[in-house]
Amino acid sequence: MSNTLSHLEQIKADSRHLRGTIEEGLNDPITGAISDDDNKLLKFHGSYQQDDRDIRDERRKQKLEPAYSFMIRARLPGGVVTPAQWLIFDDIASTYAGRGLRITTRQTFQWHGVIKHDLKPTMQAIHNAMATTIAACGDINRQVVSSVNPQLSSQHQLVQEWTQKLSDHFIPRTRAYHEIWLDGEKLTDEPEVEPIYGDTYLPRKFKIGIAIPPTNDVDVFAQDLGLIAIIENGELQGFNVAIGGGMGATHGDDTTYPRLGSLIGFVKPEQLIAVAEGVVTLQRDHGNRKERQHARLKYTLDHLGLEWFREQLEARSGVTLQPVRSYHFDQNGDRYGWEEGEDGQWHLGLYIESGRLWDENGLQLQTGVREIAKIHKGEFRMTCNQNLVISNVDAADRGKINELVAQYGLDGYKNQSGIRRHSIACVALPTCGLAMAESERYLPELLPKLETLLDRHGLLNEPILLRLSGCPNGCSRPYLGEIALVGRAPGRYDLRLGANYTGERLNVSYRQNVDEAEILGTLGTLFAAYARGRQHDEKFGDFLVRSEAIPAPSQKLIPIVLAAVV
Ligand code: SRM
Ligand code: SF4
Repeated sequence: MSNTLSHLEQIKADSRHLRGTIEEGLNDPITGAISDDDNKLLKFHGSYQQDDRDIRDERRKQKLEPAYSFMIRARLPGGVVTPAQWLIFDDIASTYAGRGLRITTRQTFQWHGVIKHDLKPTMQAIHNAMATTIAACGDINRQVVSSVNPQLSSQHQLVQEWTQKLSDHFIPRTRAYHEIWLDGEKLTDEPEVEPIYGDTYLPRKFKIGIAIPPTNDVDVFAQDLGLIAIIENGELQGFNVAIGGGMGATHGDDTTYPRLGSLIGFVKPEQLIAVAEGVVTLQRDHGNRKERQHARLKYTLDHLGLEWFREQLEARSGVTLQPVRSYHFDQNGDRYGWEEGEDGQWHLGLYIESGRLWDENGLQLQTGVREIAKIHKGEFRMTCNQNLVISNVDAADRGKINELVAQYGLDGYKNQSGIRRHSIACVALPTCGLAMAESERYLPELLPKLETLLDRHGLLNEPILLRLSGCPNGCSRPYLGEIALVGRAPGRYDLRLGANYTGERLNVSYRQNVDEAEILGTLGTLFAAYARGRQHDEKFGDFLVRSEAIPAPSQKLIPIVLAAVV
């Protein structure tokens, strides 16, 4: 292991709490880019510099600099957006961005293709919508996600409050964001303090998610800090705490791996912030700051030991963790169509392919939701499966919303196949600098081919979790797909199989570096076996494991439970 701090640690330390020379870079008219070091700091402000990879080679040949632009990500705890905010976000997409609005796998928005000159006005427009982008990316606690199960309205409200509290608690205190983007007064000689993060923030990104059983739509075991809300008779009792989940891996490097969070205990609501802060600060102090590929909490735990970590956590937070409370998940997908909440309000779940709301290929999805936002009185909720819920609709307003949903082709969920309704694809090309293969742009090509195969075996309506990622970083949480494709090279993927339907078992690598013909051939054979041999209501992933069609999953593929379940 190297003994020196990674270059990024030095950049953070020297940045004067995330200022660097971002402002100077924005004002440099010679280039559409900012410096590499500032780009690393920019992430903490919720933006990434990218370039259009479709035209990268062409521009190189023409001796032009790459077609630089910026991706901007909002911080919207729990994915809640009011109609007024939606209209502003939509306007930003039309005025400054290139590919509409993109709902992410952490229930927020990304805008792609914002040029340097427009970065500041875009950030200001987001601020005017009473939202922010701070800490949406970077080595810091990110967007806090939570379950969207509108049937349970009161539980939702309770959990949303904790989602917001956690998000607020871990927001950085630096005034750099105000100074750079909002023309805030410049820091004078007064020392600035980051009480939780210190000067170098965290060793790596950190993610928190809250699931409300029986829905695991946030993939709670993929979070650094996953919380399972325990609600009895409408009262929030507290949270089961799972730590050390994470998806990212590197092809060919066994020292990197996806890991499910380990359940270490239960805490009461009033203990949550202390425990969460304990986990974050232990990771701050003990995470690997020398090798970024081993810097996530999952590696800290595997290196220092789960028992050790729990002891330290109890000492630091002053909270004795109780035994894990029993819970049950029945799915990690979304519910579609109208559902009535306990309070008589209605909620409409819509499937949005790869979360992209954009008027293209004859579709008018962006316009459709804009028209809904103009008349909607409740709010919108985005889901971690990249879908959208039109939430809190009065019974009397359902008709108008139905008309708009039908008029703008947002009603696909009514007759879509099971696999389509359970599909997620990460962004990948052309914007993602790390993509090795297509993902979002491949999904519409792949789905009809899979549907033909499934139909042949009478499986068209089977809900099967399909996850596509353009590289092993795993932004679509592919290691939790019953079927997953993980990009290796253009047109080539690793085929992974056998996660379960509730997000509680990782899949295994079944074929490596295969093309579409081999993927379809392999899946065709397995679908046929599934149709013949499945037991009543048995899910595809479970069938593959039980029938030993894939290698038996090891203990490493399910969550470790450190404390007894009661
Ligand atoms: Fe991600 C990096 C997109 C959710 C694991 N992710 C990236 C970048 C920023 C590429 C980069 O570093 O240059 C991608 C930008 C692409 C683009 O053009 O927009 C990117 N990640 C996304 C989004 C937009 C995928 C999507 O299709 O929705 C998701 C935005 C979430 C958000 O709103 O905050 C997104 N990324 C995830 C998730 C899923 C989750 O958090 O539930 C994961 C797996 C969980 C995890 O973190 O372990 C994930 N992204 C990564 C990693 C691997 C981290 C690791 O521990 O190894 C990277 C690469 C990195 O950090 O070095 C990455
Ligand atoms: Fe990019 Fe890889 Fe994430 Fe897909 S999984 S968005 S290709 S980093």
